[in-house]
Amino acid sequence: MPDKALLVVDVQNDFCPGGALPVPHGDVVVPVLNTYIGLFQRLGYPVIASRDWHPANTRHFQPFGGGWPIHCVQGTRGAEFHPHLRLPSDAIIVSKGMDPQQDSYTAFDGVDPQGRPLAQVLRELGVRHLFVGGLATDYCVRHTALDALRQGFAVWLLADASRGVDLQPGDSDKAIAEVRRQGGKVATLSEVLAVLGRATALEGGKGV
Ligand code: VGL
Ligand code: ZN
Repeated sequence: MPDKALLVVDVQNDFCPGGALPVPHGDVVVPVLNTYIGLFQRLGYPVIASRDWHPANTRHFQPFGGGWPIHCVQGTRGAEFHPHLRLPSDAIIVSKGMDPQQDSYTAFDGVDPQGRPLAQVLRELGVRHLFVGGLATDYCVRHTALDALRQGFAVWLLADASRGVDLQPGDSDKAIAEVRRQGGKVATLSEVLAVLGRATALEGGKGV
């Protein structure tokens, strides 16, 4: 059973330059994530993509008492994944933020198309090591990584595949430090290649 999975967090148009709630340079993560996606696919590891998937009226949005401009409304172009993100056809899409009363930053609030919560999806796949990258480092990536650690997964935060909002300067660095403090690893492609290469060699697999 594959014990590792890639989780691509919220790489949607509204979080990229030109979108409603752009992460500065958010789109630079796209080619990096495409490399990770190709790697995980080749190794037979599942690729999961979360998306912020809000109703038009939610307390998450400024006009309704929340903190954010309107973004990632279900069915809109802004809620679509970035057009250059190459998700495999069998990627598992996890949607979150549908509850109009809640912010839902964490992908662990999300459910797959069958309504299964992310934690259940991961358990059923046999995943124990979760590699997390995407947008935004200081919100959804942070909450997702910390939740994964709390739920007992080994977490690798993909620093080269994540970017933050940094409403307060340094927020993303703080988030990364927090994930590390809670037992997560922070890595870039070369380190992940080394880890996965070792793992596949041990499993007698195809190698990276
Ligand atoms: C997010 C702000 C508002 C995120 C979602 O996915 O990081 N950030 N909604
Ligand atoms: Zn949101």
